[in-house]
Amino acid sequence: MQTRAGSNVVQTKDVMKKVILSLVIIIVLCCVLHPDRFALSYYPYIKYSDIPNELEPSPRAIAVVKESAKPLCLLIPNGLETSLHHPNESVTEYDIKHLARRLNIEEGGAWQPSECVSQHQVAIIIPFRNRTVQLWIFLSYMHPFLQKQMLNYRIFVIEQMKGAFNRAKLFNVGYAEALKIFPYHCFIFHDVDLIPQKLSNMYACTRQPRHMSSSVNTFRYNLPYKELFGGAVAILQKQFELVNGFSNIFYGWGGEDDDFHSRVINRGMTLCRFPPDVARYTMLAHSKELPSENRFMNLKSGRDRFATDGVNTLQYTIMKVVYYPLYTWILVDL
Ligand code: NGS
Repeated sequence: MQTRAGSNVVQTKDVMKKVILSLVIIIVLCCVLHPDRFALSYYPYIKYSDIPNELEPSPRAIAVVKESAKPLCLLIPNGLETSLHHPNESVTEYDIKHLARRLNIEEGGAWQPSECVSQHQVAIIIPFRNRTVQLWIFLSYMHPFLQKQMLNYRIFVIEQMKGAFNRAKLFNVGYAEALKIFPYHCFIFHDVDLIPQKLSNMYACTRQPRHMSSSVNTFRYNLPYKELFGGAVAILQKQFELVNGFSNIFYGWGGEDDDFHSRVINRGMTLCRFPPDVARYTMLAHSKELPSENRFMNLKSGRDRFATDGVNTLQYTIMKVVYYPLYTWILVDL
């Protein structure tokens, strides 16, 4: 028979278990509902002094320079240590019109240094819908920024004509269309609302796929979770091809970036990041989107579709292509 003292001990243990379980549930819920308040302040990153060793230049640029009268540009130009100011949020159509001429930007938003051959040939792909003012702010800030980094680049804005937004498929379209224009060796997949705060955050590719926006003001410059691969990422063309690009089936908000992360890991790569002080971003204000109901289901079955759902099965209809002064605009029906 159990003594009274014995049953008290059992009861106390049960209460303790319940308290601990409730605490765990509360912590997990807080992390899920408020990732900005419960985020990682430390995660592995490339040391500042190692950044030059980790950048991967374009072999094509190195071949071109042999037949050119121009020298190669530095892998990282001097004088990029300065921080930048907050973007000008009152950009007008007039400013936009004059910027292209002032900065010698080619039609379609392309540029390369005139005095040397850039080692970075970069396509910047922006998925877009209904955010015209943010696009103006982004373009007027980014062109001078990219020019200071001495890149050979073009900005592509891929706009979805109708239906639920499919960020990942728009990225795939941008990739396919960019390669028709130039054999870019590096791709940057970038949201329009993210503005980099440090010039030392090179818009070039590293040996491993890089999560660029790891230190965003809305997350108090912390990382919500270590697998996060959304916002802005840089990946070599050959690596993007190897992972079969993004999945095409993520309609609505959420999950497509997590699926892309799984693709990269599945192919034996590891993602890298620049130091938090370099990878600093300001997010332009916008209302939060409603998460898609299918995202977890699509994520779960993702692994079975890596080889059969991606750039190799991509189908879309181009409705319009316009070479605007500051960007190449592609309107697409998915
Ligand atoms: C995760 C989403 C990701 C998203 C990340 C950060 O929960 O797609 O939050 O979003 N994954 C799923 O929903 C499965 S953020 O707070 O930046 O809007 O990128």
